[in-house]
Amino acid sequence: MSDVRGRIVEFNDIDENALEVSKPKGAAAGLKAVEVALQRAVRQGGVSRTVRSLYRINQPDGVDCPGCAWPESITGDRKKIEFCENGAKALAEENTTRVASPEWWAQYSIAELEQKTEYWLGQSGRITHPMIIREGETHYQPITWNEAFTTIAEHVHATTPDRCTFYTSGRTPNETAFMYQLIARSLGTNNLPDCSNMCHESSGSALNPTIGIGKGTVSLEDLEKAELIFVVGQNPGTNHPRMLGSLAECRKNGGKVVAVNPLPEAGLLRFKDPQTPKGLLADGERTSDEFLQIKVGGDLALLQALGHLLLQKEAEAPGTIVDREFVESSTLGFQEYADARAELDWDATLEATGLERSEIEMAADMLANSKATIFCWALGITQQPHSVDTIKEIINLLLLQGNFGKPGAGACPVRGHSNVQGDRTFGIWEKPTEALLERIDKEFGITSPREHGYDSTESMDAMYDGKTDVFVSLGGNLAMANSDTAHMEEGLRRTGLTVHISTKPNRSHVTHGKTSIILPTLGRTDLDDKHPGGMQFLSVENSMSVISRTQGRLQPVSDHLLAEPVILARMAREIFGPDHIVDWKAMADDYDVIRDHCSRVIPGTEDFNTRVRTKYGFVLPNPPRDRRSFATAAGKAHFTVSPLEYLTPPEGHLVLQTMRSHDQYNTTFYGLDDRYRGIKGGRRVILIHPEDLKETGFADRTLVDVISVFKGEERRADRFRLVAYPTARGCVAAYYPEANALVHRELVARESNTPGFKAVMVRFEERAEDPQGANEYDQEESTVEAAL
Ligand SMILES: Nc1nc2c(c(=O)[nH]1)N[C@H]1C(S)=C(S)[C@@H](COP(=O)(O)OP(=O)(O)OC[C@H]3O[C@@H](n4cnc5c(=O)[nH]c(N)nc54)[C@H](O)[C@@H]3O)O[C@H]1N2
Ligand SMILES: Nc1nc2c(c(=O)[nH]1)N[C@H]1C(S)=C(S)[C@@H](COP(=O)(O)OP(=O)(O)OC[C@H]3O[C@@H](n4cnc5c(=O)[nH]c(N)nc54)[C@H](O)[C@@H]3O)O[C@H]1N2
Ligand SMILES: [Mo]
Repeated sequence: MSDVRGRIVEFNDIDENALEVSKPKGAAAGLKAVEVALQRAVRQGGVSRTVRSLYRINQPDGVDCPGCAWPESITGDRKKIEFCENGAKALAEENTTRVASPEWWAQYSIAELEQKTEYWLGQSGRITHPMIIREGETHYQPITWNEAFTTIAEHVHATTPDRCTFYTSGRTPNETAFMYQLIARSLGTNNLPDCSNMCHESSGSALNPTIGIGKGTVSLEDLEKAELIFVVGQNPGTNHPRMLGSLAECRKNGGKVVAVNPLPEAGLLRFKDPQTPKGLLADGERTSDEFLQIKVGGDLALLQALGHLLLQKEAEAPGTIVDREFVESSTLGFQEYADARAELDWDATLEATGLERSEIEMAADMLANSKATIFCWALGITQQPHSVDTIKEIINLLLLQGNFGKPGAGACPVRGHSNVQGDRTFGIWEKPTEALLERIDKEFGITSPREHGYDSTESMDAMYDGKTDVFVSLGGNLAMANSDTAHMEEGLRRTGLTVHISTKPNRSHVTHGKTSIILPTLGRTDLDDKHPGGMQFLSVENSMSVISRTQGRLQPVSDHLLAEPVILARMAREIFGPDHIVDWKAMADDYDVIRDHCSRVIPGTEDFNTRVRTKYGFVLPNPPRDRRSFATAAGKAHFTVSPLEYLTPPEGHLVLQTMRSHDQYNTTFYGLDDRYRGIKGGRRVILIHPEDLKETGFADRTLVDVISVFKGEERRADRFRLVAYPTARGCVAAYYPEANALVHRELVARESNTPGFKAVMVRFEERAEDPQGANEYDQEESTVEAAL
């Protein structure tokens, strides 16, 4: 049997404009979703791999879906099918039998790969061998694992720890994350940026000081028991499809749902549950009772107005709104908050939100009438300059009505990557607490550095400024994920050695360091059994603090792949030598050894190995949820006061938000359609309100260049099509990562330093029609289909 079980698939570039626009959909999921999911899965991996992998998603002895961090129930029996269309697509991407083997890499020089789109790169398939490219070379070439590790160690030895950076993407399982942070700290650096810095960092920055934990405080069951759920700045129909089931369940139980979004996202309107026969046929159920079409960046104003109105109602009928007992016993700062919200500037509020006063009053009435409210939020809230203040304002509203530690109530930041929350729990943090470092040092006998390290934005600058010699990326694709693409790519190129532990080719491999090494790894679905003790499993933590097993069983496409813990252990042994105080090999041989270490270092994971082997795993302690207790320095939750802030574009500019299509997983693309939004066969589009379009003077579908402005600097992204779309006035939308070039690296959220991916000021310049078609992505879908 060959050591590679896959095939190279060739692509051609055909220049032809394939963009099609139709009416946005009014409902998410349904039969079409099932069909699309199965089609994509079979196309990538064949029927048998598809069936074997899909039915094991999110089952007790199965694979945690790499699609998102939405939880599964831990009570009762699970449904036979615990996945969604996009989860199936995520698995299909990984299960593919297409390969980027050494022959594939030999076909394309870096100069050629630079011309390829991200979609094309990802669709090439799984990387099968360790590869290297050295300064002056044009192609990646195979290298042995031994040589790869020796080369990495040489580079690390030739520099100082502060010039090494270790990036993590949030798919990394707990055990792997724990080993990885231990490598960085054993070496002597806290340069541990992760995708969370670009994602929900603002949530942690707001929650830690106010409620004493950087995580959400609800369980899945709470959503079904809530009287009212706010879904703010989130597109669950695409990014957390199984959440729609919970919203529908809440409404069935008499609860109400309010969606707050500049876009009328299909999943926020109606939902056809593909897991019930009725859902497949009917028009579907409503997912929300009210939809507030807010302006981008207007949420802080809305939340402050809601606080004002609630306090007004309390003044009119004392004791009806504010949970006095809770506020007095468990919180600080209520009076200051109440004083600050006593007055409201309605003009500013309406300008900031773009809403009618009556809409805001209606939402306040709904809040007033609810005894159990949950606020869910995601990136529409976390990627603004004033994100941290906005989330603190959510907490104010929850505290006011005592919505902590009771059924159906609480804060629910909906995480992205399937284990981004676990990575932080298990030590991936550039700003570790002293308590964590003390425990690590005690367990391993090392001395962790105390100086804080780089986050994702700072690491980009450090690379650009020539302050980084070694950059290791545990999954992910920072070249595309970070802001300011040109700056980021140049930073990578200036770095002495870039190391990518990856499953598939991506831009970060192409815009690489002077020397670059790709280490191909097993994915979640792959069988991991080459250990003295046989098959191993890993674990993840979902968005609601449940830790559970994940175990792949598919035959890997190549015999040359190594599991991530094995890669890390061998890298560490090469860097630190065989006599190092940490027994890396023992960890790689038997993952129980890693978990035993964790159980002594990470609070809440005591007896890890036993508890993780129970049917559904275990829940980490969550003081606000479990005991209405708040582990801040004062031992109480804090109300906070923030000034009103919203986005005011300069004359002639609009606010751009960057978001995901229905056919992508962050920087990887499953296809070029955004089905629910009616966009097909193209990604370089700008969704714009028809009235705003009129004001720009351009016709629908005009080809334009987009220019962003920030701090007097301009950035440009070429060749987008304007598409009239029912977005909020003054707010346009484009897809990430095509629009990342427009995001100035200093445009960040205060406190969390998360890029302001949803707060970019832009204008447009018409561009002559390109005889060869509008854009690079217009033709590829048909090409990919044709290749099969
Ligand atoms: N299929 C799929 N699933 C995914 C991902 C994926 O790429 N594909 N990515 C995963 C990851 S890492 C993450 S972090 C999550 C992301 O999940 P989401 O946060 O849902 O991701 P985005 O696509 O960025 O969508 C942001 C939503 O916020 C809205 N929005 C933008 N600006 C504002 C604003 O100022 N106010 C309000 N109220 N709303 C606003 C947008 O219209 C959009 O509906 O999804 C995870 N799941
Ligand atoms: N403009 C804009 N930019 C954004 C965002 C936005 O909303 N707008 N969102 C931000 C957010 S929320 C996030 S989370 C980041 C995402 O940033 P990242 O996490 O860095 O990016 P991904 O696209 O998820 O990473 C994809 C790569 O991971 C590798 N990979 C996949 N599976 C595995 C595996 O099992 N093991 C290993 N080792 N590698 C694997 C593959 O090689 C693939 O190419 O992007 C951020 N960037
Ligand atoms: Mo994310």
